Amino acid sequence: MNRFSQILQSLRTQPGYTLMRGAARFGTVRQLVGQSRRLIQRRRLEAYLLQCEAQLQDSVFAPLDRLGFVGRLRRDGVAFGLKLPQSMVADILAFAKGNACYADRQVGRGFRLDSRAAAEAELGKPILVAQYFNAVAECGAIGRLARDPLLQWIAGAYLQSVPTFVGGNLWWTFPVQALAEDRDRHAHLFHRDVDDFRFFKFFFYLTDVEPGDGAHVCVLASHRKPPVLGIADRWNLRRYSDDEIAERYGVDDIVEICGGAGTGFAENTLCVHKGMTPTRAPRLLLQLQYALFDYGVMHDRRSLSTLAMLA
Ligand SMILES: O=C(O)CCC(=O)C(=O)O
Ligand SMILES: [Fe+2]
Repeated sequence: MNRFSQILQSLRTQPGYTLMRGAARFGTVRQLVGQSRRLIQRRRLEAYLLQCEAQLQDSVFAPLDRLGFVGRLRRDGVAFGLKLPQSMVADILAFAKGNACYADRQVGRGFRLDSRAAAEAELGKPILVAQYFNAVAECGAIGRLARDPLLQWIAGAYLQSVPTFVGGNLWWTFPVQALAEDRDRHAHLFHRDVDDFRFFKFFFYLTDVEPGDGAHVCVLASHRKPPVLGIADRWNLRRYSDDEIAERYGVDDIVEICGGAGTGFAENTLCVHKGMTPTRAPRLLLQLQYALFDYGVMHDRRSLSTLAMLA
């Protein structure tokens, strides 16, 4: 299908999301919508933040300099310093071991972790990424995190609007000789996300991530310095090669984020970023996304009747 037919098809199936992506790639449009929303929501946001503050003792996170965190997220596009309690890491890992995940995030490609080799044989290719469905609803720990008052406070303060939780996603990245098309489709090449006029994601590692374990890589402050390498990059959203990114940004700004199981950070993924293909151990990652508007495309809900197993 060519690019034009793709756009027509997504206009039919996801009109709001497709129109937003057309407009929100331009910084002035993002600012205009973001500022308008801020003005409209000022009162409601104040009340929302106060309500989160009143519930902070129920957060699973240790106290944190919240304003500093949001300030760093604004300046650098990424902020570090969240840590999940080990009991929650264990709960989410137990969920992952006890349920099927789905190769390439496709509902017909379910398999359990101990049947990965059989699933690969059936698919006839290595599985780079496999995601869980309905994990936000079915894994108590993930549901609790999505409602955590500290995360909600950060979301409101950063977005300058009562935040909308638009979805959680839990997925494995496996150390395989991945097909080039799978590395492209699963965001293992540098890119920027345009998921709303204002949005960001929390990321949590559920496995230890050292170099070689598929770290998330982010280019600091690149949400304010887009990778415009040719004239078309002003509007075109595309993948970038490592060389292009190395030429455009300082080596110190390209950060490979490592950390033990439980490590969490927030990122405005309008920043240039990618997942690395692991060479040693699999990585289990939880991503929670907050935005102004919900286009219904980021959540992990799938009707049970559509889910099917490979192996
Ligand atoms: O797997 C990763 O670390 C990259 C994921 C990604 O691109 C995203 O969540 O927007
Ligand atoms: Fe991304």
